Parts: sequence; structure tokens; C-alpha cells
Amino acid sequence: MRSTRPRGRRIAALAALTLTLASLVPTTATAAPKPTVKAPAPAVVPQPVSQTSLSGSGFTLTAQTPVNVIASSDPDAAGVGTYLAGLLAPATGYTLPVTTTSQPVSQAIVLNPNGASTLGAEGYSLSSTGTGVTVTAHGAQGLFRGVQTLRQLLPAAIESTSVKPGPWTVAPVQISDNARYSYRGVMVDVARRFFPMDQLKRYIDQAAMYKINTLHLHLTDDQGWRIAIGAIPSLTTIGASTQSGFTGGTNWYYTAAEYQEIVAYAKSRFMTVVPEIDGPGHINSALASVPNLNCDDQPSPLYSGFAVGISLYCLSDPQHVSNVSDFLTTVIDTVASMTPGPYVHLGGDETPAATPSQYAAYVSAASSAVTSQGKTVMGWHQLGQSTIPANSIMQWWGSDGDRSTIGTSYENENVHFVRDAVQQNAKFVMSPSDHAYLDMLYDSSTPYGQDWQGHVPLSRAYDWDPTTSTAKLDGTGSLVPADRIAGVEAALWTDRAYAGWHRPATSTSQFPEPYVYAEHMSFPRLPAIAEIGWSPRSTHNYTDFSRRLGTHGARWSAAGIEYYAAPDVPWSTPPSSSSLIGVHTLTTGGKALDVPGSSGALDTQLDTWALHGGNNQKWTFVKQSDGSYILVNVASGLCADVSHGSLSAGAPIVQWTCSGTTNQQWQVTPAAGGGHTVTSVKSGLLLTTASTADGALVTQEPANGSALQRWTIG
Ligand code: TNX
Repeated sequence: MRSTRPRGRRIAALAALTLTLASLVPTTATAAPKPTVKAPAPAVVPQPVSQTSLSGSGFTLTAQTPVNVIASSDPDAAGVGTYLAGLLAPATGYTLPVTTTSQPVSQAIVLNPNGASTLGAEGYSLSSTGTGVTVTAHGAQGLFRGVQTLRQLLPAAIESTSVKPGPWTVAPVQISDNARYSYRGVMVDVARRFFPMDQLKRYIDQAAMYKINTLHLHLTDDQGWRIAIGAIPSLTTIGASTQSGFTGGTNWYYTAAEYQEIVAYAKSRFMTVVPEIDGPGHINSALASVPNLNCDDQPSPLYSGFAVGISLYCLSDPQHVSNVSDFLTTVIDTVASMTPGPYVHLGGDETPAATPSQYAAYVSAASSAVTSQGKTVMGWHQLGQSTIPANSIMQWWGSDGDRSTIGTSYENENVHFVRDAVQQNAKFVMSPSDHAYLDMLYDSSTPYGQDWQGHVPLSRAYDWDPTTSTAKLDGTGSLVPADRIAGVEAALWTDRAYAGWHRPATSTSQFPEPYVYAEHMSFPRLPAIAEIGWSPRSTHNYTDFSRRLGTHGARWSAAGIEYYAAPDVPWSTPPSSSSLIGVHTLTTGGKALDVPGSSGALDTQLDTWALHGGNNQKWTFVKQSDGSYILVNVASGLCADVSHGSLSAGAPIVQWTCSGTTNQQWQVTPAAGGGHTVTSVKSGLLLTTASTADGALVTQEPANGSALQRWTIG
């Protein structure tokens, strides 16, 4: 037995337990004699408080293994048993019986919600031996968190969506665990990019796997209004018809029933939904839908672009302040009435045009609407500049840049806003944008997102702590006292959820499906934020984290998660290469597909040139719904295009504004002689270079087996 997290009292308890287990295992009638080889330490993320590998071969599930829920007064406990059986069904092919009994049965997965209250709401203990698995918690929520650990003790193939051979052995281990912070969130910006119901539920399930317990939905922004408000239908008939890069939608919003379905789905994963109605800026979708929110009482034009900080409620005269206040009351009453969780988030970010008194008028109207519904105000940290109700929760999105000004003569306004909020007794959720913003590029190969906080590779997503995220850079003088920190949140913004992100998108073909964007940007970084929120600071160790996480790639592949195989992670199994999403070079005979002279001009014919790694030789592959790709040049932001949509052999391949038409779509297929052929969806002809000389021109040609049509995708 080896204690990975030495802790005095626990070691003694575990030594006693191990003696008991050692004497039990060999005498169990059903346990076949097996060598007592100790399995490698299970790689659980987030790292449990204490985890001890036991000897023995672990517990192997059969088609008859009961999921045995111990009777309790918690009405949700049986549901955790059903959830677990459902989780195990696709890969095992078993329909495990879920039973409720007053005493545990043997050779079972026992879920016992009657543990001591000292376990807390989310704590649990888990013991897995040859005789069975027991998860003990004080109520259903702790059982659910323990079940997420349990699934990680099974082989990676347990995440598969189709039946796999097994065996399904739970690693032998003793775990005792609890959450560091009670708020561990992820924000999804469904306003800039609308997530259909199934894609949002898929993301909820993925986040739950890492013990995320809060889903913050950024429901409104300039580019779209995503929640039906019965009394103001124009918000969705008009305000939901755009996204960043999209116009003309008719159902890019959640009906009241759909929103409630999301809330219920999240609740079934023990996740609280926090709805955000952003203001007083980020509000163009409402200004376009409700004329009297504008100073001239005329609706603003709809906005589907990519900028921030472009709009403001009219708050410059009493009549309009009253219009805004009435509007907010209607909206917030409706949203609050459909939200069982305690919070409504009021935004408050990026309002360059608001005067302090206009800003204060917004905060006053919005926060009284929230408190009159018995809810607690959340907001971005800027909200702290105004009067906020006591115990409001502010969300810090500042960075090391802001921290570097603390205590200097040039302390910036973000620092001031935090000081103001702390003085008003606010609590804080930490989302430092240089660590926890999932829309930042990992590195230069990231196909979408943005880089205003630089690159955020996995190491940076992991390398921070809530207690110092509002401290000076040397870690001292935290603006927010440790006991006012409610937790952490990762933020999945979607305003640049397209390839060629550093320029405005010109075509919807540049956008992957929302789930593809979400998974690429969140995996592997979301588990890093989840671990910071859950695990004790004493366990924080990047080498150990990345080793554990490296075994999760196989889980994500089994589940079909489109993760980014970050090069700084020691993946235990080679990342699956079924998808070419990302930035690549295409070479043949050592020469790369290239935009001559890094030209930005439309209609420039592509050539091949010695590979030098410049951006004019890099292409972002964006998967289309038919499995083909568009190829967006990183230097020009333009798309590889069969000139004039020609169907003829010999037609030039040029760069052109991305348009989504089939003469810009390419089927990429492994070729018999090595490399890939790249075939125009429009013409069926192949991307072909004329020769291996520098400057050889690229055209489309019929397949001829030549190496000049076989591209190595690097
Ligand atoms: C800033 S920081 C925003 C969002 C953008 C995001 C993109 C904050 C609260 N607001 O409006 O989507 O940057 O990274």
C-alpha cells in the first residue's frame, strides 16, 4: 500500500482498513485466486484529497452487478443510481439492475447517501476492492461527485458510445475527497454562437465529468438574445435572428420550455444554472427589438459582427431610465421564475460609453429586480463600482497585467472596481482571462478563438490560484480576502468561434459546429480549471496533473470528444487523428502549398514553394457538415478556391474571400501511395502542383496517381 498524499490520521485509518481487506479478499468464495499485482495509481482528475492504491485486482463488473442505492431521506439518491447504470450501459452493453435496500448487498456498486454530515454537500469516500465498490456521501450530490471518480477508475473504453469487450474492472483504491470551493463553474456564451439543445446537453455532461457544478449561460449580447420572454416576443422574433457571423435565423433561442429543460438536465447532473442578462452594454439585440430602450425610440439595426463595447441602453433621461427599468423587471422576473438556482448574473462588462451615473442607474434597476425575486446578484467585477446588494458575487476577469498595477501610483480601474466590491462585502468567483478564458488560443496552431491575453496553453490554464489571482504579482496583498472567494469559473466565449479569427469572418463555412469549437477549446483546459476549483492547493503540481490528464485523451477519444492533443501533455495513447481540425501545412516533395509573396490580394493563384513555416504556408482546416474541409490561409484569411467554380481540368486554384460555396470545399482522403489527395467538392478534380520547382503553380487535375497530387498534411 502506498499513500500518495501522506496525511497522518488517514494513514492510520487506512492501515487498519487494508488489514481488514487483506484478510477479506482471499476468503471471498467468488474471488478466483489472482496474483496480487498492484495496479498503477488511477489517474483521477480533479485530484482527490486523499487516494491510496490497494493491492488486489479490483472489482470486475458483470451483467448482473447491482447498482445498490441505500435507502435514505434524499429523494435524488436513487436517480444517481439510475444515472450510473445509464453511464455504464453503452460501453458494457449491460443493463445493470438498480436496487434500493436498507443494507448493502455484496458484489455490488453500493451508493450510500447516509454518510456523516462531516463529508459536506459534495464530499464522498470511495472504496473499491475485490468484493465490491462503495461510494459513501452525505446525500445525493456527494454520491454524484463520487460516481464521476468511479467512472475514471474504469478503463478508458467505458466512455465509448458502443459496446466494447471489457473486462470492466474498477481499480482497487481507497479515496476520500471533498471540494475546495463550492462554486466551480463554466460559462457558455450562447449569445454570440447559439448552441442547439443537444450540443449544450453534451457539454453539460462533459463538464460534469470533471465535477463542474455551475453552468453560467451568457444568454444575451449584442449579437443575439437567446431566451424567450413571453411578454416581449420581439426579443426573440427579432433579437434572436443573428449570431456573430450569421443572420436570418428563426429559432436561435431557447423557448421557456427548452430553458427549463436545460435547467432540469443540469440539475440531474447536480449543476446549477446561472442565467446572465448582460447590461448596460452588450445589449444591441434588445435595442433592435424594443424601440423605447433607445434615446430616439427607434430600433437599432441588428448586429452580427465581431466587436465588443458597441452598445448601451439609453439611460440619459428619466423617461428612458424608467423604460429600461420596466424592461429589466419584466425580463428578470421571467428569467428568475424559471431558474431554481440562487443567482442572476447582470453582466456589467465593457461599457465605454456609460457615464458613472448611467451605469449606476442600470445597476440599481437591475439589482432591485433580482433581489425582489429573492435571488442573489452576480456580475462581472466592473459592477463593484456601483452600489450592489451585500453578498453579491463579482466575477473577476482581470489578469496579471491588472495585478501588476496593485499598490502602484498607476493602479488601474479593474483594481479599483474590485476594491469597491470588497468594501461592499461582495464575494468573488475567479475567471482570470489570462488563465481561465477558454477562447484564448492554446498556441499558433489553434484554429479559432483570439489572443488578446496571449496564448493560454494547458500549463497556463493550470498555473494559477484563486487566492492570488487578485494579489500583487509576488502573491501578497490579495484584494479579495481568501474567505470571500466562492470559487472559479472557466469562460467559453464564442465571439470568434471561426477559422481565420483575426479577421472578421466572411462566410458561415468558417464556423465549426458549436460543439466542435467547445470541445477543442475546453479539452484539455476545462479539467485544469476544474482541478483548481476542486483539489486542495497542496496537491497542485503540473507534472503530476499533465501525467494524469494524459490518460484522459483515450477517454475523450472513446466518447468522441474533439479535444486538442496539446503537445505539452504526455498522452498515454496516441491522439486519434481522425479529424484534421486545426492549422496545417500541405507539402509534396518538400514543397508547401503557399500564397505567393504572402499576398493579400483576391484571385492570387496558389503555388508550391520550399517549406519555411511562414503563415502564408499555413492553412486552417475547418470541417464542414459533409466531412469536407475549407482551407483558410493563416496569412491572408482567404480560402483556397477553384477559380470561378470551374469544372475543367487545369483551372487555377486561387485564394478568395471565404464564401461557403462548394468550389472552396475539399475532401481530404488518405492516398494509397502515402499522403492525402485533396479533391474539390465542386469539380471532383484534385489539388495538383505542376512540379517540385519553387513557384510551381497549383491547379485542379484529374486523378493520375502522381506524387504531385499526394499531400503530406503536417
Ligand atoms: C471580453 S471580459 C468580454 C466578452 C468577450 C471576451 C472575448 C468580459 C466580461 N467580456 O464580451 O467575448 O472578452 O475574449
